[in-house]
Order: sequence, then structure tokens, then C-alpha cells
Amino acid sequence: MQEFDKKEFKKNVEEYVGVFFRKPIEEASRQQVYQGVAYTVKNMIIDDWLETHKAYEEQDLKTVYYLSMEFLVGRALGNMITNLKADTSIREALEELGYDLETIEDEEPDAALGNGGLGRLAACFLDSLSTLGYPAYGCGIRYKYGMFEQKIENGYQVEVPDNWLKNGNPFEIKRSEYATTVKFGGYVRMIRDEYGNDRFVQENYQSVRAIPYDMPILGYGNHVVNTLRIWDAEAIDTFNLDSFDKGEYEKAVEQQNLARTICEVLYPNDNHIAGKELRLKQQYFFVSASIQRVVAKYMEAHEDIHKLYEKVVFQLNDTHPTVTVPELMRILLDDYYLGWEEAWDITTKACAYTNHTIMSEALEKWPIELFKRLLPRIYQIVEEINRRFILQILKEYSSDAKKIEKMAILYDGQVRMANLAIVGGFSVNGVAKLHTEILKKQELRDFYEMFPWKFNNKTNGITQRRFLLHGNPMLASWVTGKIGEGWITDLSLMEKLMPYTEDEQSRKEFMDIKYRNKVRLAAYIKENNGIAVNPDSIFDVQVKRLHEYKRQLLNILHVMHLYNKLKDNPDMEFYPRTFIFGAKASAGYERAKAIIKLINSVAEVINNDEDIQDKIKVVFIENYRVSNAEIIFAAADVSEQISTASKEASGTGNMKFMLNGALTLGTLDGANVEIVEEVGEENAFLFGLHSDEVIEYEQQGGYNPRELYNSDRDIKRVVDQLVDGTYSREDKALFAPLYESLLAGKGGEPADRYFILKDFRAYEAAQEKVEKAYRNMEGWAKAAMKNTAKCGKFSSDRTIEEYVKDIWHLSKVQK
Ligand code: 26W
Repeated sequence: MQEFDKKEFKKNVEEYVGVFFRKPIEEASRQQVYQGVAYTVKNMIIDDWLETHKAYEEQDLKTVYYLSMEFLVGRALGNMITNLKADTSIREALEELGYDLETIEDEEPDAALGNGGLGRLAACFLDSLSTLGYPAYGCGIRYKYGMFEQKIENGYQVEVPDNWLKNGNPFEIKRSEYATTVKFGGYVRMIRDEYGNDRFVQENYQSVRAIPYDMPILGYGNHVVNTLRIWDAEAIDTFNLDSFDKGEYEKAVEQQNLARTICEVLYPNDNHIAGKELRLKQQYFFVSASIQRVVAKYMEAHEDIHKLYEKVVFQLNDTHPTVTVPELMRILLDDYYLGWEEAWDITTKACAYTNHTIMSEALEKWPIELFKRLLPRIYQIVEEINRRFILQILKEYSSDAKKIEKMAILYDGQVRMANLAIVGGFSVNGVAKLHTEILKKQELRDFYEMFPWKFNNKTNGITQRRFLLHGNPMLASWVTGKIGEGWITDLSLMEKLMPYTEDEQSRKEFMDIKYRNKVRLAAYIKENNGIAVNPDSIFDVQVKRLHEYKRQLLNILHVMHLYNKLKDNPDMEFYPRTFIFGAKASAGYERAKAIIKLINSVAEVINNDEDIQDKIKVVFIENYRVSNAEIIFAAADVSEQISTASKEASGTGNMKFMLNGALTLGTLDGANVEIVEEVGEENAFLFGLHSDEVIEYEQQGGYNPRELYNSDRDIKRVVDQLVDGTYSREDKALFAPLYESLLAGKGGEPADRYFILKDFRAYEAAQEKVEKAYRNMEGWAKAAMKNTAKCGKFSSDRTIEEYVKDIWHLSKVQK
């Protein structure tokens, strides 16, 4: 890349606007200027992109292919400018053109090709891989509609389609030259080839053309550009639509429909499977296209397919891309004519699986009938993998019949994807220490016993480039002023801030920045929600997907309880507090949607009650997503991480808050455990049941919340307020399903399955400690700074280095 030339930059922006929109820049809309800037910035990295890939080829480097149904990358422009280190110069250039950088950045829609944690983790990993200089591809789907846009109407969530491509995507490049064909359905026929070998061919199938689109992933200040390759489907035009042959005509139309639907929309479920046929089509579609391309590319530069695993490793982001295992087998067996053992040796040395959840409703299982009908050849291969695996089980545990029941890949009419992923790869990892332990001891215990060497932990991380450098520029430059800019690529250097926690002036500066970030968020809330919030109040924030196990309900019940106390006792000591929520609920998840409505109803009542004198404010931020998350984390005082212990595999929001100097109020769940290990218990607020206690209760079928309800008047009061019209005057039954979930359960599920009432008093006590701690501003400032100073471990750079060392075995590119 050449030196940044401001004049040249402005000229380029003007030229793009002229060529695309036939307008002088003075008359262009903001969106048009954004397009001009985006193309100009893309142009600045094109040479680096080419050179990076040339270097990979020349150095013949092993590459990781991160296979994921989701990449929640968010906006690209600001991130690229940051990683180009061109922030100041581009800001200046734009100002000379009459625009500020933030306004232009705001024109870009988020690339919301993911639900939540799993997709955002994939995006952080790509950022780290490029910054560290490792050869990597992200492989995924180019959904036409990403995560839905959330509108709140009359307190209810309304889902609006996210048409993120409507103005085009300046950063992508269509690579038609790498298109491949993916086949569905039909049947498999065995034929004998000319050498007398049995061969399997799929016939009478439907096929679609898979077309890759590449997006550049730029490393920080190192000119390394990796690729996020997402696939779109197009119809294959081999049939003449005017044909009089009815069968051919129908087939052509069916194939067109298949191509139209596959990449239409991201399934908006998080931690819950809907078991839809189209989803399995999506999975096979992007996996087959990716693996075919990877093998072809490998063979362009190498002779021996047997050594594929020396240059290629596939990381499966949860079980969603698990058909990688049989698809690679298929290619090796049917296209390269390898024997089973040879093919299995290569496959199991090339695939590795990450588990992201222990929620049983998220464990993927496909009905055999569906799997076989859609993927007949793949199913045959899975059958053979299963047959051989069962023989292995019998050999090792001949007397134990239960083993087969628990471990078989095909069982009870279903294909169990986690079992396939574990058997078909060399590595299984959890995403936080506690999570990995639970996998080993509970969920995957039998597999751990059989293959202990496969199991390992990789505690998640986040990229400080997006969530501090870009999201919180004031704090970022303060940190750089104190300790230099090394932290941007080595977050462990944040430790160097520790001495400043003892310095009064530094504490003042730190809290002053927090205040200004609160003012920034308050302005955002005013503009987007019309609610005025007080930046002097405690900003207490819970932003994440809405799920019962994450216990937004516990948070809002506690707010209702505080409100009761204040009403009873208006003069009680009370530090003003703003409770901020942001969360999307899956479209079909009724209880989650009821919780959103409840939060909004509680907000409506409390925010408009003059008796309260603005001591409590409740805000539900509409359409929580990566772009507004950056603003929210920067402004938080309290980070709510209150999942039922054992349920949150890791959490990554918890790390983003910590980085930005918020104190964790949480359970000993997921990565909270490690956060507290780093920062010290005295700088966090822990409460609630431990994971082993939760697991023990669960094994006994739950606990009895009625007893608590009957014996604790305050608990009874808030629970009753769900159904007495306090928050639903128009319809008392509105929140009855929530009331029921706490006291009765439904369809055999235990009452208060997530221990909300059980943990209520402990949570209240922890909240009281928060208030007390905040009154001591000096102490709070110290603790907040320590959170920032001790967050080094939680960089995704550290996580990636661990994956490289223990699983992928990559080398850095020499540039
Ligand atoms: C099939 C439907 C479905 C969709 C998404 C099932 C499961 C998922 C994901 C595995 C859910 C998910 O995002 N899990 C989150 O992964 C994060 C990254 O590791 C963790 O930090 C979160 O704790 C975990 O909930």
C-alpha cells in the first residue's frame, strides 16, 4: 500500500460518486457519499489482498477454514479505516468534503449474518487471524436477509426483514470463476467401472450452482488481508423452459425454486433448533461448495491427496457444518477413488469441532428420513461411519449395552450431529474452562472416556480493535496516552494501567471518559427511544439475545421489586439507576417475546410515575446489534451476566463490558468465572447458585418454587404483579405464561426451570452491594479501571494463538 494521499483520496471519492450516481459530490446523498468512500477504501486494500494470497501460495502455508453458518461482522468501513490506521487522515479528508466520519459510517447497514455469540465470535476470530498474520478463510452463507430488524410497537417486538443488500455491498467481490455445483436428492446407484471397482453415482438429483462472494478481512496495520467467502445459490440453466417435456420442465422450475430459497434468510434461532428441511439444505449447500473448492485448490498446488491435512484444517463452528465429515469422505471416495481407511485417516486429521452450548434443545438431530431423502450419498457414508464406530464401541465396552444407546451416531430414527462431529475429527473444544469441564463430566462424558485426547478448552475472546479502539475512541486514546499503543495488538499490556488505579488524577480522567460515554449513549437513547436518561445515574446494562436461561426476567422482576420498595418508602436512600436492556427474541419464542413486552410495560409505568422522581429509569433499546453495541459497552457501569449457572457456555459480552471498565454483576457461569479470576472477587459482584448445585437440582427434577412464593412476601408480591394488572391493565392474562413458567412449568418441564425465584434474594443482595459500592466513587473508579487493566486474557488474539498452537498448527505469513 502506498502512503495515504489526502488529495488522491478525495479525488477518488468524487470520481466514484460521479461514475456511480452521475452527480457532483455536493449534490450527492449521504448514502452515495458513503458508497464513494467505501469503494475508495476497498481500493486501498486490493493490492494487499492480492499480495497476501500470493504470499500464502509461495510459502505454501497451511490454512484454517473456519466453517460457520454465521458471521456477525457488523459494519466494515469503520473497522477497515481503523485497521488501515487511516482514521485521522480519512477523517480530515472527509471534513474537507463537508462530512464527519461517523455520519458516513452510519450509512452502512450492519452485515448481520448471525444471531449472537456464536456468529460474533466467528467475526472476532477473523479479525484476530488477519492481525496475527495466519492464513485463514471464513466460509459461510451470503444470506439475502440477515438477522431481522427489531421494531418495538406498543411494547411488542415486531420483526422487519433486514434487506442489507438493497444498496449493494461495496466490499464484496463476486467470484463466478470459482462456482461449483451442489446436488440434492435423487438416489444412489452402484456401477462397476472399467477396472471392476464398485462406484457410487447420484442420479436424478436436483442441483444448484454455488457462487462465492469474497469479503476482505484486514489485519491491523500489517497489510495482511484474509477472506470471508460466503456462498450464494443460483439456478442452473441447463433446461429449456419452453421444452414440451413435462418432466424436464417441472424439474427446471423446482431447481429454480431451490436456488431461490436456499440463501434467502438466516434462521433467527439462537440455542434452539427448529428442525427445518431448508436449514439442512443450507448446511449442506455451503459445506459442499466450500469443501469442493478447498480440495480443488489444494490439488492445484500439490500432488498427493493423502497429505491434505498437512495444508488444510477445517474448524466446525458448532455442529451446524458437521456434514463436512461425510462430504470430505464422499469427495475422497467417489472423486479420488481412495479406500475407506485412507479417506478416514485424512478426514479425521482435518476436522475439528467446537461446542458452544449444552442447552439440550440446541443439540442438532435430524430425522433419518429427511437426511436420507435430501442427501442420499452422504447418508450412506454416515451409515458406514456409524457401523464402524459401533464395532469400535463393542470392542471396547462389550458388556455395556448403554454405550451404544448413548454414543451411536444413528439412533432412534435420528442423525446425531454432535456424535458425528466428535467421531469424525481430532479435536473437541468447549469455549470456557467451566463449560469444557461440564462437557467432559456430564454432556459428553462417554466420549471423553473413549477419546480423552480429543478434548480441550479454548476460552473465548473478543477483538479490542472493534470494541475499544473503534467503539470507545476516548478511552482508547487515554489508554494509549498512558501506556503506548502496544495494547492494540497485545492486550496483556493493559496490566501496565494498574499503577494508575492508585493515582487520583488518572481515576478522575477515567471516570470523566465514562461520563462522556454515558452522555453519548443518553443522546442515542433520546434520539431512538425518546426517553431522557440521567448520565449521573448508574448505567446498569443487560444486552444479549433474549433467552429464559439468560434471565432477563430475574432482572426485570428485581426492578419491579425496587419500585415496590420505593413506593412503600419514598424517602429511602436510593442511588438513581438506569436499567438498560437490549435483546432480540426468536420470532417464534413466545415467552421471550412476553419478557420483552413486560420490560416495556414496566418501563412505561415506572418512567411515568412522578412519585419516583426519576430515581429509576427503564430503557429497552430497540434493535440491539453490533453497531449500537459499541456505544452501549462504552457507557456501562454495571455488566449484567446473570445466566443460570452452567447454562451460558462462555458469554463474550461479559468481556466487552470488562474491557470498557464496567463491573460484572453475575453468576459463576461461563467465562464469568475466569473474568473474576483475573480481576479479583472484590472487583465484581457474584451471587447465586453454583453450577454443581444447579445440576444437582436438575437431576432431582427441579425444586419447589411454590414454597418460596408462599413464604417470601416480596417474592409473592412481584410474581402476583405479573397477573394482577399492575403492568397490563388492558389484559391481565398478558403475562400469565410468565407467571406459569415460574410456578408451574409446562408440558413436563420443571417449574422455574432457570431458578429465578431461587436466586432472587441473592441477586437483590448483590444489587444492594452495587449501590453501596457506587456511592464510594473512588473505590468504584479503582475497580472499574482494574477491570480494564486486567482484561488482557480476553482478547481473541490470545484465543487464536491457542487454537493455532493446540489444534491448527499454522505458521505466520512472511511479508
Ligand atoms: C440450531 C440452532 C442454534 C443456533 C445457534 C443452536 C445453537 C446456536 C449457538 C451454538 C448458540 C450460541 O450462539 N452459543 C453461544 O456461543 C458463544 C460463543 O462461543 C458463547 O459465548 C455463548 O455462551 C453461547 O450461548
